[in-house]
Amino acid sequence: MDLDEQPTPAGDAPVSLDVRTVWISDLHLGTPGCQAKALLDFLRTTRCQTLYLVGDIIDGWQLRRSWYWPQSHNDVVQKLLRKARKGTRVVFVPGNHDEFARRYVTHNFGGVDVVEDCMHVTADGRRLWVTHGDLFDGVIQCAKWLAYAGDQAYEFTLKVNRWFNHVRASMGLPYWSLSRFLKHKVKRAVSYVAEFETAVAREAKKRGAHGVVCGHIHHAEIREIDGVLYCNDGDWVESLTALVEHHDGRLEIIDRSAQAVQPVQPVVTVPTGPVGPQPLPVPVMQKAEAALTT
Ligand SMILES: [Mn+2]
Repeated sequence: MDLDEQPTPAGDAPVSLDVRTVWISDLHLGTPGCQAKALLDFLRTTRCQTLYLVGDIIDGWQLRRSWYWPQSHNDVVQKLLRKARKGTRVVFVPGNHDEFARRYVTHNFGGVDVVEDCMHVTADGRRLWVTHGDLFDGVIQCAKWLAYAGDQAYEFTLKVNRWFNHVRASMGLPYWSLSRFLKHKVKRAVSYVAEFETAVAREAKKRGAHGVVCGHIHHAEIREIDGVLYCNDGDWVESLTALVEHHDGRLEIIDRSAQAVQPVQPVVTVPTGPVGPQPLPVPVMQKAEAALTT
């Protein structure tokens, strides 16, 4: 437990969420799409015994194309290492965008355990298989070139999204994620997501687990699939979500997207009045400019 952690000079908010376990994935650090500030805020105000980093934490695909590493991304890494140092058990399960880390499974870096996948036992005795999930993504497995192409198409969608919201903001309308909407609709339509979810759940059952925790498709959800508890912790590019286990074993999705639309630099925001979420300030929208697919 991280009980003696002192506030940093940056001015930490007090711990507002004290849970047994936290799962986060698809941070995509190293891309402008990563909502590092919102993530940092979540990490600062959350205390847990075990923190699982469920893949696509650092985006090797995008970093290979162009180097992008602002201070805020460094701050996230520092915060994670600091948590590990202060007694939080930090477990890193690599995903497809950080598959380079799969070479280091069973190693420990600065207190962070790197594992291929693992079994988590909840306070109420349920076994949850923790995996990023890309191994059950037909596109990644069968046509990697298509995954890379989709990656760039996704970046383009986020760029369009930025201009779309720029216009919305100028009309005093709140932020609305086009890419999130499109992906939800399109991927549902081609039953891509459903196949992924079923495949992951089936594998969890095969491994004798009560449920599975994964990421990869950037859509947070807790539901039952064929008698298996399917939990997806979402992402920190679009939905800004985490999965948590409370001290009694209860699982919950934490959604920080409402907080993320609060103005970070009020000088560039368009006021919308007291009701409804604030539009994203321009710098934040610019960060959504390029991000990666699942
Ligand atoms: Mn992934």
